[in-house]
Amino acid sequence: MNNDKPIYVTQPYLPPLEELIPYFEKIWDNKILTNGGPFHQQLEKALCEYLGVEHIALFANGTLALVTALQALRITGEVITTPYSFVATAHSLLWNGIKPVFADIDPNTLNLDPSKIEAAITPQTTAIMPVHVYGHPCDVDAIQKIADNYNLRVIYDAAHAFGVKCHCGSVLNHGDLSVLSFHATKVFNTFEGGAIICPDAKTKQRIDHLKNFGFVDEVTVVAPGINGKMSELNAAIGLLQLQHIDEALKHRQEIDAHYREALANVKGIRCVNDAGEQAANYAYFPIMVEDTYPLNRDELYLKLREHNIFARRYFYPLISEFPMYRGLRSATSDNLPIASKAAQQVICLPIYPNLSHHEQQRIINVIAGEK
Ligand code: T4K
Repeated sequence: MNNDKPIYVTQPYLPPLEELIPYFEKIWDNKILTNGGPFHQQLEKALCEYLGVEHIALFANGTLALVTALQALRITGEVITTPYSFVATAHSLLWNGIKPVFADIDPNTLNLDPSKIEAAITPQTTAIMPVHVYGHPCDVDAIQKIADNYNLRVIYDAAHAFGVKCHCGSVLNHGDLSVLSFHATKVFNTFEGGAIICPDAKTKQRIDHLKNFGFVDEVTVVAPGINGKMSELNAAIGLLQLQHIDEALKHRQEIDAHYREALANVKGIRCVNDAGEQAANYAYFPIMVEDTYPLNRDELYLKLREHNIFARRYFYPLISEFPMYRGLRSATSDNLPIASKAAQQVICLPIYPNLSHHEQQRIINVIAGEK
């Protein structure tokens, strides 16, 4: 029986509670709880500035934002996507009656491999849905080139990519739309929440209608919309979180750097690519347990659990292995050899702003075989 304090893969960042009270007082005062109230408007503006994007539409969570993004662009038919993600990516396609077509990933970035996208295109293909997995940017230029050549739309699942930069500014400005998650487990959280980033006011207006049942005014409904709105409580939390985000990211960066240094010489452990200081948000710390390590991935996962360390095997199983996807022609491991191998080797180690040096050392000691 191990009495060490449990360490989970993540722990949400929470600002000091007393700083939240004034926000709550305002809500209690003005009685506006939802439907695009003052905090909602303020958070949209503040996030546009912080992220360096033109337009943002807030949502109750990232999954509803994905479902709505596909509706906003009227996507139908087939969409090429990655099997190496959280299941919500592909579920958003099924919720829209769209057929997911899985293409393999790049062995280094673990993002959708542009060279595999082209071969998956059929006359029914209308869009590509890549994921900036772990917050590492996709090859956005190569993906856009394919989209332009074949007249396809690109919707990025950017659930992990809050604040991530690429060669030309925010990675969220690429593609037709990008979708963020502000779930409790994410770098920036509003407890539950999400958003769509879009390039123009007209698209933002359509998204705003879609997330509010399709209402334009009291008597006009223009689309079969859904209730995807973020509440004032969640928006208030977001406004406060934004004041602390740079500090939180700094702590994550320190933890990331320490893991890389400490694990560099552990034979058989490969830290997944360093996205580079400019780009990264240190959302996850994935390692690959390779054949030269004395334990296989599941043995190491269990050993960590024995030490009360609850790392996670994101993303195992692959989405393509779940029952509602398995029957698809693109879902076979023959079609997805790189993703299948990655799903067998990956473990995401705990990383979050309040992870202490001592706790991190406990994790490193187990992996380095010193415990
Ligand atoms: N696209 C991608 C690529 C995504 O990764 C996600 C979500 C989405 C779309 C959909 O976005 P949302 O609709 O969720 O906004 C978690 C999250 O629930 C999910 O948001 C996330 N991706 C996914 C990668 O991870 P679980 O089932 O692993 O979560 P859970 O509850 O096991 O939490 C993990 C650990 O975090 C716990 O062991 C303890 C800690 N934790 C968790 C929660 C919820 C806390 O300390 N406090 C908490 O409140 O899915």
